[in-house]
Amino acid sequence: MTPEQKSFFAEHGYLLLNGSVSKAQVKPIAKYIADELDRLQVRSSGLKELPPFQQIGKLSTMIKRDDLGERLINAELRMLINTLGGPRLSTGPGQLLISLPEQGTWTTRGLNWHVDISSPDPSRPAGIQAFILLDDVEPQGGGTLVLAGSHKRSGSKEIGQRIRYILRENGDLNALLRDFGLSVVEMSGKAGDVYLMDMRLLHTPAINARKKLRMMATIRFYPS
Ligand SMILES: O=C(O)CCC(=O)C(=O)O
Repeated sequence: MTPEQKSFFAEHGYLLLNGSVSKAQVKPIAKYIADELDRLQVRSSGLKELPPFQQIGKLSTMIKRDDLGERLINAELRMLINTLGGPRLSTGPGQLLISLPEQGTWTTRGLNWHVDISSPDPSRPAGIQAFILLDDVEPQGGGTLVLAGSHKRSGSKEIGQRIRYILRENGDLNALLRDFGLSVVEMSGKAGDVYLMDMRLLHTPAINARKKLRMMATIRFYPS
């Protein structure tokens, strides 16, 4: 890991690692998902009638694998995760993140912004979450959105609440970004790309406006 990558992660709370996982590692899992969707006849089931984020939740309970960590986190990637999060991170269970195609118009409004865990010590990462692209994810293709820089605000309850209020109530997003020096980053890219995220960062599932399935996997690493 370069000093630039380390300071980028500290500043923005996320880091993109292009092609960190090989195609040979991601392809069989993408195929497994496509086969499972066919086997479960998901495309012709009533799932499409559910709101987009309920579809993602439902699909991750229907299509599971318990070997995502060992299949996707190679030694080099694990070393990078340890460098950012500390040497004694324990690996949580992995989860598949699947979005059906053409869920509607892509937007940054009315989404489900959240942090997964609150940090007992706001000056240190509460854990690192890895998001692995199992197939190419186009812009507006359902890639997770992060509010880059928001981890630095998690220490202030008041600011955190204001940010969440604006996101939830469809306030002036551009003013929010400008006033707090934040930016919305979309996890799009190529199969095998990996985004590492400080788990204090606000993030949300997004709408997949494209014709292609969104296939990602996520694995969390917690300080022990
Ligand atoms: O992209 C998604 O489906 C949302 C991921 C997410 O919010 C999470 O893993 O905590």
